[in-house]
Amino acid sequence: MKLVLNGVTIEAVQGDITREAVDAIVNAANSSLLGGGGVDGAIHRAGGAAILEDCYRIRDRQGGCPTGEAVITTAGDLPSQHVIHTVGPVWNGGNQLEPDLLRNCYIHSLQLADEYELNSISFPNISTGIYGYPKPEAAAIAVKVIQQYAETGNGTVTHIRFVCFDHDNLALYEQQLHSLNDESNESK
Ligand code: AR6
Repeated sequence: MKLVLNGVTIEAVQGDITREAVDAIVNAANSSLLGGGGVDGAIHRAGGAAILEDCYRIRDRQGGCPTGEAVITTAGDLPSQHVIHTVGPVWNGGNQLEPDLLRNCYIHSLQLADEYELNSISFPNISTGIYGYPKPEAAAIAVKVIQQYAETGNGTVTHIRFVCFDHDNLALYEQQLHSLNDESNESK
């Protein structure tokens, strides 16, 4: 599923984010920035030591990365140019600011992309694996932030891909993008 909103192409695909040839892929990291399982493990494995070296430099400079914030590194051996590492919230029932923190992950990743004047970015489904965020709520938050980014029209990113690893997430993102498409057609 693919749609164009105010000149920004937004699409949902199923796949492995380490294979994305875009300006930046986003990593669902943890605050230590030292790697882990899930997509974080896959990115560090496929990208090689250069990514971890950059992460150590960031740690020396600012400590780790707080939840909801984002930092940028080289992509090492990956086909993308950069990796934006963001730290999603651990799902703890939903009353511990999880929605705000997850929203911030997408907002701050896009802010970094703008700062670096990037045109294309691929997101994984942040927090919906090991961190246990319910997938439907997470998909709704992600698509809402991207809608607002596109509608505001001040950013450098013109191509946004949601790279879903599992079929459940792909179906949820397709549903969200269909609704967004209908909404934007109705307002034309
Ligand atoms: N490409 C795209 N998506 C992937 C890939 C891949 N190669 N591998 C997994 N996913 P998770 P979290 C999906 O657990 O929930 C790490 O240990 C996965 O199916 O990677 O934010 C970090 O170091 C799920 O939909 O991240 C943290 O400690 C989504 O990516 C912690 O896990 C996110 O799942 C972060 O947990």
